[in-house]
Amino acid sequence: MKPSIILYKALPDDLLHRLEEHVTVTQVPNLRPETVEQYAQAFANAEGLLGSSQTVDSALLEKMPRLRAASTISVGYDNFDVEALNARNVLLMHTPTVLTETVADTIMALVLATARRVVDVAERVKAGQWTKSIGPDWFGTDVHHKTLGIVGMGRIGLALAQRAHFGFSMPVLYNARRRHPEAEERFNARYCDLDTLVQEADFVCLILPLTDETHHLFGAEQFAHMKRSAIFINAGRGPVVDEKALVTALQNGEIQAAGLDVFEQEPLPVDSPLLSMHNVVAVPHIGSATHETRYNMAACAVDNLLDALQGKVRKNCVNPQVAG
Ligand code: 8YV
Repeated sequence: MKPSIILYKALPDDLLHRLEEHVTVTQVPNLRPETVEQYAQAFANAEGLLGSSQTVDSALLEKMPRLRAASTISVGYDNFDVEALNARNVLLMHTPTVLTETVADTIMALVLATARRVVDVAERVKAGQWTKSIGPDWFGTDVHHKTLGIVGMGRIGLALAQRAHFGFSMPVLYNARRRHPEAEERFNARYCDLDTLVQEADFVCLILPLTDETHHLFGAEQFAHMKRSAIFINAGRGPVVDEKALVTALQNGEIQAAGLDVFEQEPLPVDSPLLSMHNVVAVPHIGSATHETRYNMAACAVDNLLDALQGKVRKNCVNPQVAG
């Protein structure tokens, strides 16, 4: 008999068919308690779980006593209780490689949009305010040859460093848990402590996962140490930044602008003070959101789940020790 799985995110038809060749799929709209109650039998039978952007905690795992593998359509897995998964010998699979270049493109887009004020001036044009040749109050600042600081030198950091170094002749600083020889050799990236990075960089780009260590890593102190001309970019996870402190820093002119793909609360509440600031480019967590990459992530997550259920895990596993 085929194993049963719960699917909590829509898949393209061809991927759903690929999945259904090997497993029996119950599609649910979300993982909220009322949904779990409604589909109680399917959750009780499920050996696999596939989806993204929902909380998977020990209360949910209790409803899935037969679960052997969870596969997230994302690289980040902060919404999973990994300890609880480990305690139940449940494999956790993710999609760490397929989205790297796309997210690096998104970050570069935020760098360019904030520095050159693309959104701000485009809105003025739409509002009919482009009535004569523009003056300095419409100007932006240069990106090329400015110093880019990368906090979190993983795959995406490396792809960003490549773009900055070769595409924009930018000196690259970085801070990470460990040195990254490839970034240093290929892109001339200079390792430095966090304080040096925030003081010297013209663009401070955060690409960190959310963990106990990174929660509110950036707050009032870091913003106060940045150049007043600095531009802050967050494309990792919202809660890595104390958003209130960011708002204050922007309001006080401690930094020049911010480009944000992630927020403490998503979707960003419509009354967020960030939304009324002309020097903030806020986008709705689009890091990996291209047709090609979202398809590739979903395909990778399907393969990951099938591999895990078939005992063939070779890559993309967060907790391979569980396989024994
Ligand atoms: C997705 C992401 O937005 O992969 C991640 O960790 O943050 C994004 O690529 C998200 O998880 C939805 O699939």
